[in-house]
Amino acid sequence: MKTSEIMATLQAKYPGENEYLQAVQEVLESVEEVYNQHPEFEQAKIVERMVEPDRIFTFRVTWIDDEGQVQTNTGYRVQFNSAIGPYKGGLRFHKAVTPSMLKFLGFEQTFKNALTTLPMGGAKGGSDFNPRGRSDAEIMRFCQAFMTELWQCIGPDQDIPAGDVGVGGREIGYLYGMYKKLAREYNTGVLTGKGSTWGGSVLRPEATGYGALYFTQHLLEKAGKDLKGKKIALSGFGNVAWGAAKKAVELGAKVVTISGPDGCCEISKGITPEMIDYMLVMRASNHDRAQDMVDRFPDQAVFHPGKKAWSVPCDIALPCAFQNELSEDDARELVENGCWCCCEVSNMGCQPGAIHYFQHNGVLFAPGKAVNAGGVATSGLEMTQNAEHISWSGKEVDEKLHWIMHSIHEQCVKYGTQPDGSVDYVKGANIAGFMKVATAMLEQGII
Ligand code: 2IT
Repeated sequence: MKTSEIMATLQAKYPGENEYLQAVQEVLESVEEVYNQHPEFEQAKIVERMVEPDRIFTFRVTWIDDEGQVQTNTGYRVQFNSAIGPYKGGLRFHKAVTPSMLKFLGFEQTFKNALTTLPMGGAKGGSDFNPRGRSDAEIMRFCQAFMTELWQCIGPDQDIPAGDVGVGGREIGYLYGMYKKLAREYNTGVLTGKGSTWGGSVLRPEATGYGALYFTQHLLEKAGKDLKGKKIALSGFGNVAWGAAKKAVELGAKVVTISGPDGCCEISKGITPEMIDYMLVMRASNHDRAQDMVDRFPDQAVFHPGKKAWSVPCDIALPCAFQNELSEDDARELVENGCWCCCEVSNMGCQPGAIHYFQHNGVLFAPGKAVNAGGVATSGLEMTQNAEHISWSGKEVDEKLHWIMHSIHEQCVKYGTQPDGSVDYVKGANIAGFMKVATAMLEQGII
């Protein structure tokens, strides 16, 4: 396999699908050397098959807004790979959603899910619906309209969606309600991230952020460091940023920023529990504005319009918002201001130039598919509880999440340790995930 040849073919076939091409390039670069030591992979054309989704469903979603106007959006479900289990991955509602974005997310999800140790294949879906400024009733009508098409593509043993950007517990509730009516099937295991009274797992809302901090702890411990008293610059204010902030504070770190599309809030004394709770209000309001935090806590935070979290001095950067949110220039600014660690919590949050800059300037760096896998892992735990018709305690789920994040870190160390003893977490995560999926594909024949 030659990465450059495969990339040239994909570029010609999918021109302009930049996020998808970027995600594939990163994985292929990491695995090329190991792949070429396995002629059986080459013979079965594993890479050529793995970079293509199994199938993509595209559908029209029509709904009526509060003014009585008819609105039309496009919905998608990308079923990427089922080698190690049924399709699993979130739904993203965001104005910039395209097939390229969902293909990159489904591709990443395949390897991330492989790292969790649980039997889940990779998928992603969503819509170009923009929740900003929408009322609760509009969100419900959109979710219902979306499900009138999606329900035929999913099932508790086939494909299990969950939340992602723009889709949280409220949306999962509306989606499940409509699924139940259409499918006449009452298995809550068809969706994860449900409410705690009807099949949702305790700790699922917190799990992505908590898992990210557990991973960060392992990474720091391996490097002989710890979290206590460290300044953390965190981007976003949604579900993932919320969980990360909660656990970071609990572990003794100081969160000095949150951010949004409008700018960055600098919280020099560190985020407080009241501010962390307020992040949930901000998300539910659909304002999509970080400035709301400063309006609510004017004595404790300063707003920097148009700025990213990366302009504030910190020890550790935790991108928790969106793909490509941290550029090479941002990486340079972070390092100049003293940052020495970046754990990517958002999917593909760092641009390739930023990762390169971090790695060449001695910054500890770990990629999203390892750092943020606690979210989907806890979705896997939710599926197990649903299948057994039981619910575990917070303690049980947290212990399992801890064990999974530890195991992911071990896999990164196993496959990413360099001759000088340092760990290349990008390589480690990509090779570990790839080997598992590739082996399963090989054993299942040419399909
Ligand atoms: O990116 C992700 O891993 C998610 N949005 C969570 C997916 C899931 O199925 O819980």
